[in-house]
Amino acid sequence: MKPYEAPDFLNIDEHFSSEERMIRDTLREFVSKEIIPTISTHYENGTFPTDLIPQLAELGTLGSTIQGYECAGVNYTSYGLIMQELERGDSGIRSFVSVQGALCMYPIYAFGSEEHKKKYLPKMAKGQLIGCFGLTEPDFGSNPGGMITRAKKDGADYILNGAKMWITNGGMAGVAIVWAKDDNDKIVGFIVDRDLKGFSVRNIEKKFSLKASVTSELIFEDCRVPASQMLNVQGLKGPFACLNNARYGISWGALGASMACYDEALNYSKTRIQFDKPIASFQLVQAKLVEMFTDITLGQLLALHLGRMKDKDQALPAHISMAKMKNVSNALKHARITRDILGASGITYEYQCGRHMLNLESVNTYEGTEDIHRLILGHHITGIPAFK
Ligand code: TGC
Ligand code: FAD
Repeated sequence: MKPYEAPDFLNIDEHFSSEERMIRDTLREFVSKEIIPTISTHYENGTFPTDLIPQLAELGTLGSTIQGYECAGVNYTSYGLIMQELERGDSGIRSFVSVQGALCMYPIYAFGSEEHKKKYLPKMAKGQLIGCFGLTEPDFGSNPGGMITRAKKDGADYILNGAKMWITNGGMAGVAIVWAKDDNDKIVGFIVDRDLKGFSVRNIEKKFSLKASVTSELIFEDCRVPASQMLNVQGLKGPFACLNNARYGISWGALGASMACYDEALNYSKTRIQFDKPIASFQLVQAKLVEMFTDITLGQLLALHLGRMKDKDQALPAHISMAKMKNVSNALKHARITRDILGASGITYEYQCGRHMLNLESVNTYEGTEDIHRLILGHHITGIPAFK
């Protein structure tokens, strides 16, 4: 197979610092050597490559933006580049890292006590403890504010009852960030250790997307959680603060999947002969390649600019929504175009586009569906919320 060549039409590379380039190149090599050769087998078998966890930790990818607590403390642009490279390998690997860092370590860092941070973060940075994030419920996905999971105060504890659905890393997690409503109907969050009585997990096995990722249901039946495990935040802004970071990372990750597909489509079309010519010589095929190439270039500009804004703490949720919505929907389109350019070969595990295509169906749905981000932007520009 021809070595991967990342498209960079506008020489965006020169706008990254030498440290950012070094982080990206290290991850790029890791993905080529350690992920690409085995990921399609994991995908086919529906297994997560747990042997990669120590290496992902060693590379500083877990909770990478957190300062201290044995975390790498890199800037958000570097974090974006890490996500881009990992998702070039597979959305499931990027998901694992997103959830561990942005959705589990970040809330502990932002809303936990000093004791929580010292207890959980170093172990999580080393990959010795895996986390998950329970917001979605069977009946409340796009509308998490309607959640029915309850946290009832009982002396020095809270009693959790309810279920969380479609939870990435659930079956492999030793700790869960769980959002529930308290006695005053306020949304509160807890750090819930997996070994607590009344906390059980069921893996969702039969899925055609994110097969190299663990997706689970978390069930709480009179699960007694010490009040000291409560996070110091109230209302939906708690989970949404975590989602801002994860959605930002996904906007870069999707670019990685797009770039992988484009590279595959370009190489294939230059070598596949039909009607005595490489298919890349046909205008209709070139139009498809140009559409991908142009979208990727625009997506790279958006991601870089957003990264710089995030590093200055200037990225608004609506900015992040635009990047998540557009870069993911484009990536899904690019995976489908690549599948088309590869003809029948595109449906096999020998090529990446089919796997990316099926993964991206989930990525387009989770962390706010494409249409929910469209509505967040609609709210931003008109001032009128159209969710209800
Ligand atoms: P709304 O009334 O708009 O807001 C409620 C409160 O939240 C605040 N807020 C935010 N704060 C920080 N960042 C944001 N992005 C925020 N968005 C809203 C808001 O200011 C308000 O605060 P306060 O103090 O006034 O109470 O909320 P709403 O109930 O009308 O909902 C709006 C809507 C639909 C946009 C929202 O619910 C939404 O984004 N839904 C999508 C749900 C979602 O993204 N779920 C993700 C689950 S986790 C996941 O998918 C992980 S996959 C991981 C992987 O494998 O990679
Ligand atoms: P619904 O909310 O039922 O939406 C169905 C359709 O209706 C969508 O097209 C949606 O856009 C549309 N719709 C809904 N409301 C509106 C509206 N107001 N206006 C217009 N259209 C609307 N959740 C977690 O908490 N933690 C996780 O780790 C996690 N991991 C996931 C992993 C995978 C593989 C998947 C697939 C999901 C994961 N999720 C997780 C859940 C994910 O966040 C939800 O699936 C997502 O928020 C959408 O919710 P839903 O599936 O219930 O769809």
